Amino acid sequence: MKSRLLFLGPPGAGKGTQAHLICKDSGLLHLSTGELLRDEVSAGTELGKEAELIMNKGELVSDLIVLSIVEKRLSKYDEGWLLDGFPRNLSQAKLLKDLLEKISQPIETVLLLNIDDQLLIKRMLSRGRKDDNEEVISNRLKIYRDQTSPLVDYYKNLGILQSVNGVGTVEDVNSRIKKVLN
Ligand code: B4P
Repeated sequence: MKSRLLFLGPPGAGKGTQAHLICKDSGLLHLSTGELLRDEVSAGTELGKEAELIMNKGELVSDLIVLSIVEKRLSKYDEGWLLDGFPRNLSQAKLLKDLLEKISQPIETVLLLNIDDQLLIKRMLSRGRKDDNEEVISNRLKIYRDQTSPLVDYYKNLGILQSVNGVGTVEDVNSRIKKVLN
């Protein structure tokens, strides 16, 4: 199986859910920037206090904060990883490219989870996280369209993008993903 992966898709598409399953089966390092930021918030660190205000509005935390979180973990790990929710804009994608060149670990596959807005909203409202209310969700979807979706073409042009239908049960989506990665 491919061992340097990136999961891309709109908020609520199931990136975290699927990344968790894939990493549990394969032993890859699961690196979710959303989770790592929420850990900083729960621990009450300075970084967490700064990030919480931004996340509660549905906006993106600064590129440098996110990069420093990722860099610390990736440079210590060379047995395969899955990046979930990072990068989220072109500037983060370029910072990541530089970092991966430095440690000679290029991405093998970018997996895009496709799903329509109505279902995303339904999933997020039933999850009920602090940043899952209608106003914040609509801002997160707008930010995805404006800032994150250009990454689809960016990775398509590099020839490493694969799309998977994210509609269906968790198990259905998981078996579609495994087919693509194996
Ligand atoms: P994330 O933690 O990345 O969360 P997400 O995109 O909202 O969700 P994900 O796609 O992982 O969906 P999930 O599996 O949970 O980001 C949160 C915030 O952190 C961002 O808004 C931003 O502020 C900040 N942030 C993170 N990374 C950043 C970065 N790189 N730069 C700047 N800021 C950053 O699934 C959603 C729900 O659907 C769950 O309840 C799940 O149980 C359910 N579900 C999943 N699959 C399903 C299925 N097949 N059927 C039914 N339900 C399903």
